[in-house]
Amino acid sequence: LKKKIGVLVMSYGTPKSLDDVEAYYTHIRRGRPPEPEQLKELKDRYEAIVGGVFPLRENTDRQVEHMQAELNKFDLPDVEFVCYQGLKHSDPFIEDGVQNMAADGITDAIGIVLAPHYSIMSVGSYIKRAKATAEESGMNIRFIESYHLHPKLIEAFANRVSAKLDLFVETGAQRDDVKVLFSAHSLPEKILAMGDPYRDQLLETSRAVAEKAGVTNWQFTWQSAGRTSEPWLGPDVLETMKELSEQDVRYMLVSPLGFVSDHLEVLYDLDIEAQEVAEELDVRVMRIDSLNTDPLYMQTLADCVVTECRKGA
Ligand code: FEC
Repeated sequence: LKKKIGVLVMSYGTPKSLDDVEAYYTHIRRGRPPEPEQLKELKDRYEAIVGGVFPLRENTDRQVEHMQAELNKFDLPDVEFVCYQGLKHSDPFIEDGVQNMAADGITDAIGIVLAPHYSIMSVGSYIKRAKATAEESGMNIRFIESYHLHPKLIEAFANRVSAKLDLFVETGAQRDDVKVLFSAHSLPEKILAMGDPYRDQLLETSRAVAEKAGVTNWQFTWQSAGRTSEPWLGPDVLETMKELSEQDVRYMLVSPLGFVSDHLEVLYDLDIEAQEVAEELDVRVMRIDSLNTDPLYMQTLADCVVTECRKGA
């Protein structure tokens, strides 16, 4: 009989409907309900995105399904992997995921987050919550903290960068004239003083993807900073676009590396907000396709889990 190992696949989570946005936003704000204007502004952003109002839910469901299929391919002699979802800000929450594993009699588990880079404020907080619930249920759980240099992840991003550079070339630009802007979700600046690896890991991924795609004309920039009074890491992508346009850069390829799925921060912040700025600046901006269920990404996740499992064997 094979031993069942639970795989807790953690992701950000998204509201279930427009009526659920307030509860979701309150959860993100650690229990403080948003002001009515803040709530309206967030609902307006969800209403503005195309391709389904809350695409992250379906994307996460599909990623977990495909990851399960990828794990099944390993067919290890003594182990069967069973994936469970645990979301940071929505149902099923991280705690639910761990409790569901425990209810199914799982005693050993591995946790992984659908975000490749570690920060104490992002992946660190997913792990903290999962660990606390696992301890309560006496479950043994280990975690993959980051996988930002996994060769298949780098290849998946590099393929996407190359595909869009080809599209620029087809429409008349020279490949080297396109500035590749690698981006990721900003975090409060205080993480640097805390010695957080987030920024360095993102720069490492950027360098590796640029090298793999044969890109030399690139820079890193932040996006989607929170609307709070404390300073957030910058420059923001919109600022970077303005600066570049002043230096006569006409073509830019935004390449988010910290996100693995189509959701609000990609479909609104980049596809709507950044495109509006591009129009004002009269520059051409494209975005790489999100990974979603790219087989190379699914293989990255499965490989990390199997490697972690073998380490513990
Ligand atoms: O499509 C969707 O429904 C969800 C899109 C979404 C993703 C996402 C990923 C990350 N966030 C990270 C950090 C922060 C910090 C705050 C914060 C706030 C928000 C708000 C919305 C939101 N985030 Fe998010 N984030 C997404 C959505 N995020 C909506 C609230 C309104 C706003 O600020 O726009 C500030 C919280 C606070 O007040 O303390 C910090 C990081 C990631 C990438 C890693 C990950 O996926 O975990 C880091 C997707």
